[in-house]
Amino acid sequence: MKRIVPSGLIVAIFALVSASSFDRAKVFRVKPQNERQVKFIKDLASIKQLDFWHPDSALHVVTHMEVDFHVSADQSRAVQTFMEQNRIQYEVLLHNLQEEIEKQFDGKKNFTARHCYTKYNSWDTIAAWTARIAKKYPKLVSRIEIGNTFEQRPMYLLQVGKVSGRKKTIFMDCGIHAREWISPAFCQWFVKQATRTYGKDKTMTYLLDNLNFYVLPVFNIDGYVWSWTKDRLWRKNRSNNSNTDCIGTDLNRNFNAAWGTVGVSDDPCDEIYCGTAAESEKETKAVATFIRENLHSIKGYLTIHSYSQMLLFPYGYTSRKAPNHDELNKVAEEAVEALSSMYGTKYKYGVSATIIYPTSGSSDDWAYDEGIKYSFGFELRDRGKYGFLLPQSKIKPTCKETMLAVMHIAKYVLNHAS
Ligand code: DDK
Ligand code: ZN
Repeated sequence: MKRIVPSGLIVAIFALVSASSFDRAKVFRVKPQNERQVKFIKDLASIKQLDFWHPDSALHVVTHMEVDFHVSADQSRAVQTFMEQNRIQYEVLLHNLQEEIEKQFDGKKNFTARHCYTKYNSWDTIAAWTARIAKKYPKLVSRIEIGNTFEQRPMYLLQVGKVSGRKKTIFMDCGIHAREWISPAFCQWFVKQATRTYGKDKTMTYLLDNLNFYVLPVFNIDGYVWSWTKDRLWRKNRSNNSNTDCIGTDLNRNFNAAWGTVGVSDDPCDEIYCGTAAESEKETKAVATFIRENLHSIKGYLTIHSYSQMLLFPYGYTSRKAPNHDELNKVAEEAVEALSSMYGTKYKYGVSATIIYPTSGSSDDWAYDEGIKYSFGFELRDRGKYGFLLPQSKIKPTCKETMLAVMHIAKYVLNHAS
């Protein structure tokens, strides 16, 4: 009897075989104790292909910072020897990246198109889910197409909230960076919680009766698809760059906020390449245009990343304090308190330029300067044990605790934003 191989499985097997393998590639953690060691890491990065996980590039390595970087199998031995010869203390966070990539699915990669909130879903599954949830909850959810990606994929935005009159809104985006899979998982979880607890949970009902949320489940769709099919550790979008084979722009360096100044690279081959101009990328342009057209109602902006467990607020591109710095600091403090009340997860909070590293062209600074006075960036779990490869078993606890912080900020925006 001829056995029918489900098409999804063929796609999945093809993705598996054609995806670049990270077999025996490693992730190291070093904590430079002095300038000599900082210089060593920067020199190492200039001679060896180091994929920085945290911070985002050699540029931002400073003393006493936990620095995580991925090294391919053929380079890891040499890198280890170099560090030993230079008495650089290091820890191997992940011994075999390919194994961790597969383990991330706890052995249950969701090849089927069935959407699941406690699994990582492919873009096709997420796209179908956006249509289904809007159809299932027409009074609470509507789907808007705000533009297309470089590879012509439609960018779906979900408007969540009881439909009525002029309401304040909060814009929340996930998946600006392709490899940060826990981020899109959170946006989906948020919409699930909103639709399932409306009318049951007092806070959620109060929020959705008085606020709307614009939720962008996956901002950088092309990059996300590439991280599922070709390169699990892809970060940027997938646009072509002239005069080079290097692909992609870092969408969180492409916004019009002191664009092209601090914390970026003008080399298209770098992970923090800022593009040819502010909003040069279709994805950035689509989001910026939508927010500009709805500035009258958008009072809060949330952007979700991973990893390192931080809650950040402006500015990243200057050490100048934001006019309502003290208020942002108080809200952030209360939000991380709410978050850690569930499992005790520790979060740092503060000005992004100091808490994480200086950046320009980032979405949260841009939104703030557009007049959205409550603009925050989340770096979700974890702090490097798995990094971008957070296992599916961590989706539920990560999303549940993050809901508490987001709900706290939303309540504050509703009660204080003018
Ligand atoms: O884009 C980055 O490198 C991280 C997320 Se992975 C955020 C940096 C801070 C942006 C604050 N303006
Ligand atoms: Zn990110």
